[in-house]
Amino acid sequence: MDLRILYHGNCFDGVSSAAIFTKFYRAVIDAEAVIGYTPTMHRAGNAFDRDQLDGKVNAIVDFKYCADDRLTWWFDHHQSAFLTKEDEEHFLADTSGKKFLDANCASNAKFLARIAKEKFGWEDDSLAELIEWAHIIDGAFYESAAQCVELRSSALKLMQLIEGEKDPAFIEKIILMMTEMSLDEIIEQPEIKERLDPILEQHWKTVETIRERSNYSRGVVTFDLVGTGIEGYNKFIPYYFFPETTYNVSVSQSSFRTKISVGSNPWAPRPRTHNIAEICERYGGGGHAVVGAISLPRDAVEEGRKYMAEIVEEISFPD
Ligand SMILES: [Mn+2]
Repeated sequence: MDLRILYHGNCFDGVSSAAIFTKFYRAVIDAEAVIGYTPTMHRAGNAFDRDQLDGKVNAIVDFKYCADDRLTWWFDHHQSAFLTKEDEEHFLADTSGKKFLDANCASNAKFLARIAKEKFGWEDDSLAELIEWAHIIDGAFYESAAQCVELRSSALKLMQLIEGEKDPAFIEKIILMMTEMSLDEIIEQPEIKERLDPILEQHWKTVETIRERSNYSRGVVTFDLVGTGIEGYNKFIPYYFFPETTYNVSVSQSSFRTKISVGSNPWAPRPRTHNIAEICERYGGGGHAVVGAISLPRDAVEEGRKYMAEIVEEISFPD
């Protein structure tokens, strides 16, 4: 393996970054390189199985740094790019000119393309659409809740497939398609359509279930998904049905946990007045000011419902 690319798995920005780096590498470094792809996922403790750095050259895109001399290229834009202080020092001491971080860029795809142009004089206009969509999706720069919930572009349909696909070999096909085709062409490929159609059908069922179960009161939408089999959902669905809401709070149950999700509407007529990360941290969860979550043991549904009610009481607006 001439080049191993480790990319943020099940993430449109990560997959796009792998495609962009592939084209960059073939154009600038080695046109004939044999390239392998490995998805990486967030998990507790060390993010990497270091045996994954098995190429003659190894690159990580859209994921944490790995303080290992086998790592050649690195591009990331996450706030939490380093697991430890030592990892950060390892990066700061690097003089290769092949490792890059910009925590202010909303997408790794746009950042990688910018570095390729500024530092290596390489640009590929055929990637402009892909970069633009990776930036919209990773930065959540949607025009409206409807744009995202109704999946009003080929990019958003493909996002739905990438986020749920469990087979890395299939994601690799998508990466290679991204180096050769437009997004409209990709979603028309028979093997993509075959997988996408049931995913889109499930998406519409989830949208309907959330609509049926939602209640709105005093600036907060609440819904309970326990027993529905729904583990994940497009987080803009509540704002699609309740544009007047400021917050949404839900409880759901998956194979391994009960989860309380708390979010805020980017288009809310009444601005958010609470820091959601701080609220979730009090219950052992976390997140950002605008969105957060709490994970409980799978069987702790009643506890989850109780916490949910407390949080709703705290963030609701006065009558
Ligand atoms: Mn990203």
